[in-house]
Amino acid sequence: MNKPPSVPEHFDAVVVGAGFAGLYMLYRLRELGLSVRAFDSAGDVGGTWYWNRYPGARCDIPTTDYAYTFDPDLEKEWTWSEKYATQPEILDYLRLVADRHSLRSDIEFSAAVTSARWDEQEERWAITTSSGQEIRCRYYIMATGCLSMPKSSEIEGAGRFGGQVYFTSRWPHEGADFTGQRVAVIGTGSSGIQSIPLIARQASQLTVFQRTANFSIPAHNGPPSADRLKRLDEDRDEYRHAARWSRGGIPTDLTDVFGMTASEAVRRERFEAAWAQGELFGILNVFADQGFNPASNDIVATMIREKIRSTVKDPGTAEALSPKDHYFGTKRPCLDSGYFETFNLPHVRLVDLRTQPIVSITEEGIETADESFGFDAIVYATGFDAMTGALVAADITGRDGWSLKEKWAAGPSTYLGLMTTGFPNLFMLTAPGSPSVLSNMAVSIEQHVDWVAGCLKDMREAGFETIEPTALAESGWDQHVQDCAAITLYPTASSWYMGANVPGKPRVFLPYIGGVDAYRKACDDVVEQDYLGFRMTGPGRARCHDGVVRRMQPDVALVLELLATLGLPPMDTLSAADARALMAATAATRPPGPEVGEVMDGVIPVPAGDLPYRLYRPAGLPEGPHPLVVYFHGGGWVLGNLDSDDPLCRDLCARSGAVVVSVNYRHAPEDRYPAAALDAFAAVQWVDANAIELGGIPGQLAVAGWSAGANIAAVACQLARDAGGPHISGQLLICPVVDSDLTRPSYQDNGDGYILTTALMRWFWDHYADPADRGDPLAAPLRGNLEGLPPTCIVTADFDPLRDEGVAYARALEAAGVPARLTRARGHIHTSLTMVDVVISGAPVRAEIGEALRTFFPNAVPQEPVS
Ligand code: NA7
Repeated sequence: MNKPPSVPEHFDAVVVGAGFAGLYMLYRLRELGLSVRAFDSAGDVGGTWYWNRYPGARCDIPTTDYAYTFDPDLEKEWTWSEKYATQPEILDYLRLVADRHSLRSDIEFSAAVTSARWDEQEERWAITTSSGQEIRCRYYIMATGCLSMPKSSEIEGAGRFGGQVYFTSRWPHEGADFTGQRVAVIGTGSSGIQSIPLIARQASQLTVFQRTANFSIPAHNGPPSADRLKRLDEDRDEYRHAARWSRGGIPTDLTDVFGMTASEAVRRERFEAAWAQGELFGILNVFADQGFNPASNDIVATMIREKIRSTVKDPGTAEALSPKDHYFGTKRPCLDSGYFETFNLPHVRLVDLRTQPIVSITEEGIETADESFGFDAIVYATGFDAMTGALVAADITGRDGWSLKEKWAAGPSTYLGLMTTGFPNLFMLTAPGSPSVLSNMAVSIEQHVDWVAGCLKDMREAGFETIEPTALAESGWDQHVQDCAAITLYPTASSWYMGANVPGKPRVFLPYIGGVDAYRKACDDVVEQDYLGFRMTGPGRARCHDGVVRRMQPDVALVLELLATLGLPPMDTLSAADARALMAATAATRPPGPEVGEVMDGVIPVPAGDLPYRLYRPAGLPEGPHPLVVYFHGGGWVLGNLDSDDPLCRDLCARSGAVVVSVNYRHAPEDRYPAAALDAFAAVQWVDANAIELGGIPGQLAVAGWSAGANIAAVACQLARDAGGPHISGQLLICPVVDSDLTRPSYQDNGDGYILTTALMRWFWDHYADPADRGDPLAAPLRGNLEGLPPTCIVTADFDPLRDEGVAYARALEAAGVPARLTRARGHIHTSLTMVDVVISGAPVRAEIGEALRTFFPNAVPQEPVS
């Protein structure tokens, strides 16, 4: 007899997971008056704190900050007993929260959602559970955690072992007693490092199998930090606000001390203070540049290695425990209580898997390339399929039968780390693309839950029932997430942040590293712009304000933010002399740019007088001769000199392998149009005539410039063609001024707020040329004859008022039969590429420029370009 079809139950929302995120989500959805059912495969609330019960399990965020803030009475009533609470205490806290708000009545424990399918007709999720229930819900919310899917054991023979097997991520509730046992621990991440000292207290022999030595600092656990408690007591709201708008979700005074420029005494003092404080965000904030400057990072890493050597008595063991294969912080550092000291105990031994890898697990123990070990128990502390594991393992099918697993086969893609295209009404809390694991989870979870609850409320009020990100918004966010990571050292490590710990997992940087504050701002901006990048539908209505919420390179945005705080007067309100002084003062504070082989100054005799030049010769062998590049600095024909573009000239020289001759020229208003252009042409003639003396290869000469310097470079090329020489192999025009028409769209789009403004451009023109002259090709080369010009590389920046004229010049050159390469500096402003070592995201574009210069000189002896 056929079983009667079960009648599905209907809920407004289903939440998967009853940990920190799931509990608060449930609370907020109920508050909105929605019907909700939550599921968790665990026997009770707690999420990660339900499962990770291994000895020594603690949070690595100070407990003063690792707490909910939505319930002010709870905040007052609950006090943590330690600076870093143990797993049982955190679990008690979450149980209390569940009790206080009677959350358990809506949670089904020991029950998992086995599949979820979007029903296009009904516009609802069809859910089935492990207990055979059928459910329909409007909203499906995954609160499954970032570190909840244990990594499967890929070690050969794992099932063969005859003794006790433990996983730190699935520790037995009754605990484990290792008294008198020979124990192996595999893995030295946070779980291994926390549990090893406690397992060593019981075991008769403990052998630790380490694949990667990990950075760890002492937690100095004890009572909660007096400083933090004081600040909380003084003004709890202010403290919580500061946390929400901080980089990592904990109020932290970010340093402006750069490791590379700090004195040895300051370096030591800052490091020791962070070491004594015992907080992860403290040791990650010793220097402002340690996250992206390898040399600065190495200062911190070296000091930690010194600490390890001074703690561990056996020099071989100390060496093996000292991390050397990744930059500090790029794999999650650990907080420990006596971890390194444990290796001084006579019954504890470290096996370095880099020198003797595991061959297989055997019935009796573990066999490495060199030895056979017998054990009574093996503890796997081998980590998780982080961030994506739990999401792709859940059988989720969106529009058109497409599963999340299929969509994310090459790596996750999300909008704001909250939703993904093709999966309407599916919210993911702290998913890839959100700060999550790089932040204080408690703060990030509350922000995500509040955002989702706010969104559902707004939708209901406006009569919408479905929401889904657009493809444009999602790809823009994915790009932004990767842009933020790319300027740091993080992607260089084989970490679980990169998916590198799971064999076969795509290597993509998973979390958002731009900061909790920047992320919150992006989420708020999306809402303020009518849910930018989301499509909402409801009965008889639809709304979509499509777009990308963050298009600017993150370091450019930081530079602009910093400039805004300085309150500098707009340049176009200054006299030429004051504007020059301001530019010189700015130039004095920036990093110098890369080393080159030689820098020397000289003068070029031209009819109008002597023009100063600075020559940059490439480092290394062969010593020359090299191709020559004559370079003209920017500054609107009014500002700039040999110093102003010095870092860029070094960079061009180092990347192209050419001798760069940077020429100063006469400036306006003292010498107006066409003085600068005529100087440029005269300088090109002189460099060509003196190529051999300058160390150049005769006939291999290119012309380059930035901004107004690119204007006179372009004019010089036209004059050279008309004069029948010198022969120019190529022209490199970086964000060039090629026309005097200030009405192109880029002047509207980018005319204000990105350093070069429309007003400043007008000020430059007014200083340089009379309106009657501005249409002359000597001022506006776009209006000249472009036939027969040398191969050209033009760089335009997205947020540059000059963007469109650069594009127009490239198109016009092509139309005239000139090979023209257009390089787009994505997310950059007019000045980005000159900010060498400040705007790190400009490096790939400068690499392209170096490459373009090399192609101008196909016969030159190749040299290694700098990376
Ligand atoms: P982690 O930090 O991923 O650590 C796992 C450790 O296990 C790490 O040392 C791994 O080495 C090691 N590992 C993983 N697979 C193997 C194999 N096959 N053989 C040998 N060693 C292996 O996980 P945790 O549970 O310790 O911590 C997770 C997070 O929880 C932590 O960062 C905190 O945020 C809290 P590897 O480094 O991959 O070479």
